[in-house]
Amino acid sequence: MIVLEGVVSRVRFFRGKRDYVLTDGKIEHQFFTDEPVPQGACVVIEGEMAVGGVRTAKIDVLGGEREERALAKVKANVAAAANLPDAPALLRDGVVQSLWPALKNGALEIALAKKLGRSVMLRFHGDADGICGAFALTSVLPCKAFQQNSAIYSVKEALRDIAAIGQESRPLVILLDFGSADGCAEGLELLRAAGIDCIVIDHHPYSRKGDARIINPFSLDDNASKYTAGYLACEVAAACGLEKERALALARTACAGDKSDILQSGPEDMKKAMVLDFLASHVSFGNNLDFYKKVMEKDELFSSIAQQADDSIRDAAAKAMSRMKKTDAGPLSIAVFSLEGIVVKGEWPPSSKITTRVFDTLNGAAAGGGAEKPLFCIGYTERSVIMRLNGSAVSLGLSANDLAGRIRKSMADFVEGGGGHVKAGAVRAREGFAREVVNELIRDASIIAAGGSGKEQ
Ligand SMILES: [Mn+2]
Repeated sequence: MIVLEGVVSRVRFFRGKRDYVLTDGKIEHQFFTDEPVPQGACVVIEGEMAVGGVRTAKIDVLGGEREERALAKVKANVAAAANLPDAPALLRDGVVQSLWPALKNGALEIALAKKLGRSVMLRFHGDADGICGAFALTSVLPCKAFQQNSAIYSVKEALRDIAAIGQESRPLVILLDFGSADGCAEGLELLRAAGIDCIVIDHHPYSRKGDARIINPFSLDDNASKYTAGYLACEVAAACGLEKERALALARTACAGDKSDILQSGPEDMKKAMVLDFLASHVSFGNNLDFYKKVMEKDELFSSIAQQADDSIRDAAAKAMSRMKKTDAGPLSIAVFSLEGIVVKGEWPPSSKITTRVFDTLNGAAAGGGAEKPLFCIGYTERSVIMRLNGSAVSLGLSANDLAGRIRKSMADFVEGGGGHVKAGAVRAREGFAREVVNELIRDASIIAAGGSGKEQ
């Protein structure tokens, strides 16, 4: 007589009969029974060893506290067997070290999900950062992966996911590069109510910092968006066994896509990120990863798409420059251009990439003659205002993030939000007010550049 406790991690049909795999997190046993048992069930079986597995005489499906206790044991066994590393593989600065317990726990959840054969749905944001993170996670955990273009996980999307995997084995939803914003709270709550577990890997600002399901560096540092979701996912995947080189390559592309410098991404990473962003802006919602994989693996296709993506940025930048207005404020040169009619929301090329290209062109020309001249570039559409600053402009005391912060305060009724880093940032204006925001930015930047009171208001 043998007694075993664990989770049914696999059900197979063989010659008209079912056979099952039971795992306690450490050891797996095959067993047979005539009773139908769902995958994911937590059970105690009694039976005799026979050829090919345990012939079950009695089977108990556990619930309530007994199930919780049994699951805790399985989890502890998986944790011991998974042999997760004690430190992050790709980067070990203070923020990552502080985030490590959360990352490691995410890795453990993934190891556990794999061991238990959980049904996993991965929703990744449709940009290079989200796609690279999804490449990393899907290489250590089998799951259904779908692209998400909206930044908000809505009630509608939660209901759709509940319908899709709610009835499957111990369902788990992973949201990557979105999902922690306050607007997602209702959607996540619905998942919870439907008994679906959830892991969020994100790097956008959020306020529900006690939520253990969310892995987000903003819980530690208000300026942590450079630890991109794709990078974090690569760190989790590396902890789960993804080769370090592969994880690092994906993380570099992810960071290049989100303009993060934490991993010193090079020109090749930028090019890959551009291709992924270009592809993502051309495919509609619900795309899975296969399409991206194919392009990345075929050199010729990749190169020709890279060329196309780059050409369209160049053309758009040339158009923007033809209508650019330049003003000088003391040592600072301010270049302003409207992107209306050049940018179509959600399509390629995005306003950020065009503004960056104009900025690089002007900055390259300025630097060609010797010392870099302080430059502030502003590109705007009806609702968004994009800022780029060079190093010499920063030396004058300018910061895109600070400028956005000033606008948020001084024009609270005209803007919906804004922020960024020292050299790059954006402000989201209410419909029709972008031009006012631009004028205010020019005024603020001029005062700061002239050595006037930058800070106090
Ligand atoms: Mn991102």
